[in-house]
Amino acid sequence: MARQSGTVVAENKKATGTVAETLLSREQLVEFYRLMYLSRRTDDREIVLKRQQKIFFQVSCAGHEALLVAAGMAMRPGYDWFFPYYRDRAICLALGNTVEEQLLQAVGAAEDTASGGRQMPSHWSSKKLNIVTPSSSTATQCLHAIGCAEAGRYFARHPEAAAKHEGDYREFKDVKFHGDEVTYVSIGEGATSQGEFWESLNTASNGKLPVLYVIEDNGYAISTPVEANTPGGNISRLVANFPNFHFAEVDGTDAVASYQAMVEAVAYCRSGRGPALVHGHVIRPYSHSLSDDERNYRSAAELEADSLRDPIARMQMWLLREGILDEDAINRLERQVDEEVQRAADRAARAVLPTVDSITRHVYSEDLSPLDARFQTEPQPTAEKTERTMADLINACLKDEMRRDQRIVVFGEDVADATRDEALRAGKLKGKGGVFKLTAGLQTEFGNDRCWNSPLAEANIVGRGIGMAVRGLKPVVEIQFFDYIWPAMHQMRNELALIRWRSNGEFSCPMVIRVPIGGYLTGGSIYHSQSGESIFTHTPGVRVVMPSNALDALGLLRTAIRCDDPVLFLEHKRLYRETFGRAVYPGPEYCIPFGKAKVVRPGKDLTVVTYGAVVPRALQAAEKLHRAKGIDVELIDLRSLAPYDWETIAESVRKTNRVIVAHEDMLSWGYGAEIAARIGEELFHDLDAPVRRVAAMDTFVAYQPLLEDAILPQPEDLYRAMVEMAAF
Ligand SMILES: Cc1ncc(C[n+]2csc(CCOP(=O)(O)OP(=O)(O)O)c2C)c(N)n1
Repeated sequence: MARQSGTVVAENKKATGTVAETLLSREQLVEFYRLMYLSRRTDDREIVLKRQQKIFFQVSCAGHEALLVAAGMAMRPGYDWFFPYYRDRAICLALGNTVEEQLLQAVGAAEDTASGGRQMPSHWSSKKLNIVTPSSSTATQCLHAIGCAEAGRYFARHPEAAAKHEGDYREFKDVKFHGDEVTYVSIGEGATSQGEFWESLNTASNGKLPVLYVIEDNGYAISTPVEANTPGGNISRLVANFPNFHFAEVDGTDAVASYQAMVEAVAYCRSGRGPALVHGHVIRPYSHSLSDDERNYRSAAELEADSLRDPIARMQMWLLREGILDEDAINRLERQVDEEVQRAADRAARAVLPTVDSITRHVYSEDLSPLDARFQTEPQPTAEKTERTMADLINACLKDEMRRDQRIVVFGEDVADATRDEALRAGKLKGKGGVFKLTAGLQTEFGNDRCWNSPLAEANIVGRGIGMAVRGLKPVVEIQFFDYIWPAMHQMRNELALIRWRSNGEFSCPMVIRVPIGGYLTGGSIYHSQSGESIFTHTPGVRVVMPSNALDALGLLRTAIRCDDPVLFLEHKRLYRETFGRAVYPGPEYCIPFGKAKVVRPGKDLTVVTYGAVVPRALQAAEKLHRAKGIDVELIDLRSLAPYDWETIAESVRKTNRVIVAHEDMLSWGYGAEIAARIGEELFHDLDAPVRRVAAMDTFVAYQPLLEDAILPQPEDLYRAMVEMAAF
């Protein structure tokens, strides 16, 4: 059926004089009811299937149908973008998702187009319809919607950036956009307590983004009533002061009122005036999920009052009253829907199930790996012969890549030169360009659309980046200090790492997160010295690299930017301006593939495997040992932590038969534990001594330099371990 947008509403007058018919034709009203009923019957069918143990989870849309069909009919599938949550069966059906597709997900079929059997039912996803794969986490999707809307606007302003390009991620990342597209995001009233919801309102409002928020307020978050989540019990009152928004509060069980509210809200967004928020009051007649029984915490009177507002019954009565359908027609329509659901359930019951060998598909890009040989290049030095610092070469790499690829955007806390840019453009300011100055000059050269300051909110940075990357932009964002990455952890673990795998390869979010990390700062203390890389290497789906010198930093960053996977790029801040490891600029094409270690110092007596700021410390210890005792250490800099270069480690251990794994992070459950365990498992017969680890004490880093020195591994600690290892 034809979809309505705000601009064509008036054309549908078929004059019975009711409000509804000024908005929707009779046929559309019937279709509206059909979709609502289809959604409810699909829920009912899933409940039966769950009781028969043919599916394994059920969460319903019941009670939300009117609000959601209204949203679906007010928007354009495959044109607008959608970030629905698990209650949104009805909008997905209205957009063109089929019952069969939904039930294939419920049984976990191989042909489940949303996830290939990986996600629970009601985790809608359709590339064709621009319905973006969701997680089960409440509210993370709000930030993706913001990034998505920003990407749409960016491509509309810079259409040439959408062009395909051979040789990097752009080859595999098609871009589609429309200047007047709208992004839909929905959320339960309980989940509006999450910070990510508020972080998203911040940017939607500031950026006047065309985002339609739909708050589905059924009064409960599992067993917690609205007043325990929302001060005053009404989210509309709390958000009312955000500038640039269009707000509407509506009875979401009233189909006509909901549709009217949605049409107005969508028209407002589409016109470019800003975001809209529709707060719909709905009911939840089927408990939170099939694992919940609301009679345990809601009174019978409350449930009875809700049941009188059931949107399906209301719409049916309204159609009868208005003479749009008679009883026979309703029975016919309902019988057809029941048959459709039955057919879909029968097909789902016969569906082929996924094979075990599909499990590891789409953890990473299958189109372009950062381990690919194309990233193995030789330096091509230019006329410039000065040796430059790691900080300098990272900055040079960002500039090279931004010149080459218009899809790259850089944002984070304080990364711009000056947000108030008048004096900057007049040449009267030098600009900030990051607290470590790594992004200096990017805003000045590439403009405010490509480099800007984010709000002070790490989830905002990563979550928006994910939404942009889904659309084909390449965000290269900065988290100011590793110590403050934790507010973004939810986005990194449950979203960034999983979008490709959970959508069975349909969606992806290749982006780069640059993070200054580490200690040895003399006074850096607890909150400016943290390591913790193993927390991220323990997350499949994200690549983690950590260079120890300027040349590697440049080469690995270029690969990180050009590849098709999300990359956590860890920059040791103590190494930014060290004399150690400076390098001549190797030209604008220099890349280093991931998963290739570097033998920093060849040796025959014992192997030290390390990375980051321990590399120069281990080198110092190894040279001293050679001078003092003639012991020859082979020093391996892993450079890339996930993936890591097992072959180089194994080859060295087979030669030296002795190995120390060293790192700056705490000893217990650190990165070295995995490497040491694997050496023990696979190279046991090559070892002449137990594998030894050298790492920080199991505490955070203290402020007083005397304590800091004792906590972090020093060259003397490494020296001592080497002596003992050689003597074993
Ligand atoms: C971040 C996070 N915390 C907790 C949960 C567990 N959980 C799932 S749904 C839910 C309640 C959500 O309530 P509301 O937002 O009101 O939506 P409703 O289910 O009522 O539609 C909770 C606590 C989760 N999925 N994600």
